[in-house]
Amino acid sequence: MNNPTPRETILSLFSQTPDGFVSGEHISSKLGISRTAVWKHIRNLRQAGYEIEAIPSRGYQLLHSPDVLMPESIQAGLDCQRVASRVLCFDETDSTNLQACRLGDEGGDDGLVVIADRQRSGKGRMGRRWESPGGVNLYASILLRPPVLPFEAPKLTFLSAVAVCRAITSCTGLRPTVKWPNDILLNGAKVAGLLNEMSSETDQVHYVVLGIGVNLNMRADQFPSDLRYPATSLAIATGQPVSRLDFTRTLLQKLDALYQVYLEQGSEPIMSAWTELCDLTGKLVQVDCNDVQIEGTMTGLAEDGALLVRTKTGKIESIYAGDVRLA
Ligand code: BT5
Repeated sequence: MNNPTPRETILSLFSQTPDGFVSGEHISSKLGISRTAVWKHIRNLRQAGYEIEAIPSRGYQLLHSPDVLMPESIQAGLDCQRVASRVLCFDETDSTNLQACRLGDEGGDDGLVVIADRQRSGKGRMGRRWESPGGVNLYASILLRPPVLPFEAPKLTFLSAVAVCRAITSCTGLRPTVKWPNDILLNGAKVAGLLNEMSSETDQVHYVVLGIGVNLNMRADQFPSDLRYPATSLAIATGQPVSRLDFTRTLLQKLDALYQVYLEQGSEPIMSAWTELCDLTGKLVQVDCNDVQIEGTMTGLAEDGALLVRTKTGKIESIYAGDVRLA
């Protein structure tokens, strides 16, 4: 992990105190800087939207953090083993997946997280676009270097899906469902989409990028009218704004815990957790696979992550790419 910046250190000191107070003296000795330099850092934090009170003889108290996604506030006190080893936050980028892939090509570390406030060219699957307005949602890409063979890596989509569902339940109490291969739904409307990309050669994965877009505070008027499926956000579903910072931190912790399970026990527990979140099993579905449409009963997932559909003739089809809907 990189050395923390003074700002990161100060924010993490705030998160470690039971009463929320940190003395100027403590900060100055931790950072090895003068009290005047401490005061300048506090002033910069205030300018960045942090509400910090100075109480004589007690020190500084952090009363409120702005809901902006910054590495130091995301990482402060985060209990992760691999994910979020480094966090980069951009005000704007083309696509966090493109950024993470570039960094992956340049040797970026396992666990690196790229976040953007807005994306100019947010990517969906098959060249589709992901609507990415600023200030409201989460757009994140996680670079992982799992020691697995290339055919195993696509299953990591199930890992991100389960992590996103768990983070949604933990932050809102809502119970989302998953739709193969990469959608998270609330009452049938899409609240999050996942786009995993990989760089590999025949027998080696260089890296995997888990791209995660979650509609947190997006308003109904911010969705384009020509979406393929109904869409929603957590704020629309609950009627309450969601803290982007809390959600991001919760998601990274869930991802980290599941990645640990994946590395220790393989994909089976992750795929079982995904199957429990899927309410289409046993239902009649229609799958659009480019020009071909397959209709039948969804029977579950194959070991390799393919969708299994039993058609009218009784044949089980394994589907590797496509869009599923209720028939
Ligand atoms: C996805 O594709 O659902 C994958 C979305 C992945 C987005 C994340 S954001 C962070 C990272 N960086 C990126 O550049 N991408 C990833 P797909 O299943 O193809 O769904 C795309 C379709 O969903 C579009 O064609 C629209 O119809 C619809 N859509 C677009 N934006 C949406 C939004 N914000 N919420 C709900 N639906 C949306």
